[in-house]
Amino acid sequence: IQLQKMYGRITSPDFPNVYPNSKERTWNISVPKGYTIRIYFTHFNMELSYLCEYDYVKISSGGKLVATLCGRESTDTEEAPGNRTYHSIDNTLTVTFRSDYSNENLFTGFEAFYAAEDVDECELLIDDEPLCDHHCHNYLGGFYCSCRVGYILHENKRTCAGESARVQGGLPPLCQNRSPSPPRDNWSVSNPRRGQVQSWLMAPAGRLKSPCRV
Ligand SMILES: [Ca+2]
Ligand SMILES: [Ca+2]
Repeated sequence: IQLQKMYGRITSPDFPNVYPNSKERTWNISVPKGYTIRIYFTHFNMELSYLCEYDYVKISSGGKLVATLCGRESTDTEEAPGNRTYHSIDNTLTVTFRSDYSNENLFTGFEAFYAAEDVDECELLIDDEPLCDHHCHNYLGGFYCSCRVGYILHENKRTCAGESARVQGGLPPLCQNRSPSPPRDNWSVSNPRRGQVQSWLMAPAGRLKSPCRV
């Protein structure tokens, strides 16, 4: 099931009634770039099994597993959502419901609500540097940079150069030769939102790949 609205509700099959056996259902939620998705559960009652191997609700995003949920309350080895809110890594979120061939009791499944949430790019750091050289302005769905008086914004839309650099014909050679730093594998693990910014930076035809400081 494809969902592209900015908010919505999803439930297990036949909710609020008992969910059927041997069912699998997947919701692919996507919102515009510049947003992430948060989701929380207002009802959760799934069959409990060791490591949720029988029935489960899985949440994944950006190619990573965010949570595997089952039962009614969290235990040492299984997680139930409780009042927790889960966040996507990029602008997509996949929820998978699965039930196995049997239930020992009757379980009513889940009800969840999701909503798009603006990414505040001005609070993010890339390689410990803010995205904008001088001033950063966040807005819903994006952000933009501006420069202090006497500086102009480089065409990468992020760095600021003094007027003199432009008059003398572009940026210093040091800057032009600088290669972009390689993306780190553990990036989106340490900060879930970084993954999205990384894809944003890499996306537009490599134009923003080399943020060069003057
Ligand atoms: Ca079951
Ligand atoms: Ca924003």
